[in-house]
Amino acid sequence: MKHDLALLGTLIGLAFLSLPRAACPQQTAEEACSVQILVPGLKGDAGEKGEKGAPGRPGRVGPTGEKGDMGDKGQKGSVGRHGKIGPIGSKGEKGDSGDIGPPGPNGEPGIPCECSQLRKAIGEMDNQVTQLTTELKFIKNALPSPAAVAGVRETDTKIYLLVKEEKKYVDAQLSCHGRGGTLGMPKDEPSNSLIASYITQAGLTRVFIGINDLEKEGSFVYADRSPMQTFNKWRDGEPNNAYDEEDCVEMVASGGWNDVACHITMYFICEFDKESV
Ligand code: GN1
Ligand code: CA
Ligand code: CA
Repeated sequence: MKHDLALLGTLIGLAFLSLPRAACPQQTAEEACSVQILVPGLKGDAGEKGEKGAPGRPGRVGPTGEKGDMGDKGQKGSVGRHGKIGPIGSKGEKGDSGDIGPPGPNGEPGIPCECSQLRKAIGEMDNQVTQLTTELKFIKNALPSPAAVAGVRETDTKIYLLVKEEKKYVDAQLSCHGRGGTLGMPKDEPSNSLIASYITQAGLTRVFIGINDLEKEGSFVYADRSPMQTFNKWRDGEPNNAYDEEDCVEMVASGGWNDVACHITMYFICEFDKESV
C-alpha cells in the first residue's frame, strides 16, 4: 500500500512536468500540441544472488540451568592468619618462693664501744632463757605428784596452779602472792570450769579460792579486792555464814562455791596473769 501511493505520486509529478504551457504560445504550427503520459515498464529479471550478510547480534541470555551434582572435595587450604588476642585470663596461683638473693653490701662502720662485755652478758642471758624454757616445760607437764605442784592449767590470759599444801585462807593467799599471783578468782564460766576440772583430776574435793567477805559481812569481793559481778557459782543455800564465822570461800569438785571459816586449812589454787609471769 505504501509503495502504491509513492508510485502514484511519481506518475502525477511526471504528468505535470510534461504538460505544455498555456496554449503552447512559443510552439510552431507544425509542432503538435499534445499531452504525454509516462507509465512504468515491465518488471526486469531477478538479479544475481547477493553475498552472504554479516553475522547477526548475539541472542539474549538464556534462563538459569538446574543445579548440577556436587563436585569432589577441594584440597586443604593453607594456614589462616593469627586470630585476635583473647580476653585477659583470671589470676593464677601464687608461685613458689624464689631463690635467696646474694648478700647485700657491707654496712657503714658502727660507733666504737665496749661491746665484748655486752656480748658476753647477752650470751649468758640466752643460755638462761633456754634453760628456763626447758624447766618451765618440765614444771608444766612432767612434775610427778604428790609434789606440791601437779602441773598447771591455762587459759589465753591466765595460768592456774594447784598448791597441795594445807593452809588457812590468809596463808594460802600469802603463798600465792609470794609466787607472783593471787588465790584463784573465777570470774566467768570458762575459768570456773577449768579450776573445777583441775580439782577433780587431782582427786580432791575442795580448795580455797580467792573470794571473801572479811571486810564486810555478806559483801563478797575477790582477792584482788574487785567486787563480785553478776557471775557466781554459789551452791544451794550458800553463802550461809554458818556459825556466824564463814568469811572465806572454797570451790568443791563440781565447781560450786561455799563460804567456810577462814581458819580451817586446805589446799588452794593460785592464779597468775600471763602478762606478768
Ligand atoms: C557445812 O558441816 P556443817 O553442816 O556444820 C559447811 C558449811 C555449809 C554447810 C552446808 C566447814 O557445815 O559451810 O554451809 O555444810 N562447813 C564446812 O550444809 O564445811
Ligand atoms: Ca561471812
Ligand atoms: Ca557455808
